[in-house]
Amino acid sequence: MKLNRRTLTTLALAAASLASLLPGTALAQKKVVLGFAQVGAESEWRTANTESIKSAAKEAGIELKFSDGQQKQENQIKAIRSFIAQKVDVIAFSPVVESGWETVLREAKAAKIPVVLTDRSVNTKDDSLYVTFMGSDFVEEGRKAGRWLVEKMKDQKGEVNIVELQGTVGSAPAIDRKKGFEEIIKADPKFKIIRSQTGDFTRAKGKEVMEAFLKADGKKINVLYAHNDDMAIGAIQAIEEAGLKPAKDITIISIDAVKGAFEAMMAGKLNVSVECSPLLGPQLMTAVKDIKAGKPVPKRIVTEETIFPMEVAAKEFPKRKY
Ligand code: GZL
Repeated sequence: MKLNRRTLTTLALAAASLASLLPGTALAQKKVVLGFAQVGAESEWRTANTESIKSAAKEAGIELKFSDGQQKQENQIKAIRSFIAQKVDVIAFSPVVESGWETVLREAKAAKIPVVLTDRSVNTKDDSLYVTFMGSDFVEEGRKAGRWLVEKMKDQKGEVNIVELQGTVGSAPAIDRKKGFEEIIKADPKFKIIRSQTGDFTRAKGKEVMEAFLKADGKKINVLYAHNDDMAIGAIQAIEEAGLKPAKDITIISIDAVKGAFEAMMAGKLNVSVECSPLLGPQLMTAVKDIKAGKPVPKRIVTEETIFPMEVAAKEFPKRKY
């Protein structure tokens, strides 16, 4: 019996409405389940990133199983194994450090659960272990910071002594932001990084390490390069407690462009912040749905970003979403 298009459409609509009346049955649309293993809650950036993922999952009707790794790799690996045991549809995570993931990623592959990397990437030769990596280009963020400094100091004749607050040791953003910044400043020997130490992306550690820098080299320091705003904000407190004027006695360059950075720039205490968007939630949910629908997903999805000098902070602040 030949069914015309009109009849087919009527039948399809009837099946769909029947399914909605019988939730939980094979007919009802089964919810996609996403397991997400987050780094932790170490910074304003991370809080905004978590919020973006949770709200986007809700918006997309995706069931989210969320785990906070408290900045420990073993916790993230435990969470990923738990998602495998629960047979989630897709696993996503932001790797706290670049190495040590191949074993658990092979377990996910063996369980036929696709994996999405968000925010930070992993060190692996086998890129079949993940479907896509979505996030910023951290090397370019470091270059942007370096280019801003070179321009700012173009008329400076003497040495420019820089202290650097690095992010979490072994993390992609810490490694790459250092790499990009040094790539730019090495063009002029007047730029010297005289001290460099991790502040683990937190305000508290950023303040503590900056206090040590000031005690050792106080008067010699011309510039602070912080791998994120939270460490810069902690360092600003240390600089003020040392009786110096942040952004004047010591030029301060930072990355993320979170609310706290705009507030510091509007208060004249931070010179510039390079944008690193945490708002990856919607892109992640689109990728999850595409993967489940068998659609192709690009191996690398780069977030578009800019840079905010203090002169534009007041104008831009009302438009900021994180
Ligand atoms: C960058 C992200 C970094 C932020 C920090 O994408 O991984 O981790 O720059 C956060 O603020 O802690």
